[in-house]
Amino acid sequence: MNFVVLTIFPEMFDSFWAHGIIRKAIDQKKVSATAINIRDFTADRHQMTDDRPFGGGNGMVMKPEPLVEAIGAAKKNAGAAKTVLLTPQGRTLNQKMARELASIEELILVCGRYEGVDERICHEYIDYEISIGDYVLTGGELAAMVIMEAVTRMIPGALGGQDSAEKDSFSDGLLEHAHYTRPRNFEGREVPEVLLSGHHREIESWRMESSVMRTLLKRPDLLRNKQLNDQEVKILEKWLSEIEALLNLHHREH
Ligand code: 4FV
Repeated sequence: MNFVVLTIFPEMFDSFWAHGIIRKAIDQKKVSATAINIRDFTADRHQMTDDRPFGGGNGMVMKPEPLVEAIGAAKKNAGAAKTVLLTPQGRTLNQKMARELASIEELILVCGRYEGVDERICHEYIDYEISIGDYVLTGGELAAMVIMEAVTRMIPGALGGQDSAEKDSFSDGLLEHAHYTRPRNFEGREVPEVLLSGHHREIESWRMESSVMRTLLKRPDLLRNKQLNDQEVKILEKWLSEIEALLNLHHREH
């Protein structure tokens, strides 16, 4: 995977690429990443990348010409490159989309600033419009970092041996189970006994139940949008009968 970021603040990515999963993936040559300064593709001596909006109004708009030049330069020595505009107008990033993007050879990430980019960029030069969430940032750079992090984790082997993205939240459409580490007793609260038992099958079913129930309580929408497997159905039926028993007891006593 080759990431090319188009931005007027390339220095923002220096420390991002120097740490964590991205750094490891770059060192392992699983990922390469470069930042191109859109200003280097301006024609005027003030290197203007923005201008006043037609029709008036406050704020500025990113000029089309420098962006098109920069996209051209990014595509020059690239194989199959896809361009991504980071914008609140885009489809919201999720794990499935991150997995799809990870199969693309080169991603050119266009970081807007100001009120956004000239609309005529979108039709001709942008393959995907992606949003990281329904809120407005002052620039697309942070969103580009989020995408690079989420996509890199999906590149086979990028996460290293033991931990695989397959066990991630959302990988099976569920939230992850609860995690615990030492000390066994923290502020008077113990770790669930089963996790200390060494019984791997019991631990696995405890974790599956933890995953299903946390998803039901915190993100029921995820359960509604997924094909439940037999184990998940059994867990939900068990809890349903628990709840029914409780309600019957309550109704008998009241
Ligand atoms: C954004 C988002 C975002 C909008 C105007 C950059 C800013 C400025 N990008 N997900 N939410 N972008 O707010 O991706 O150009």
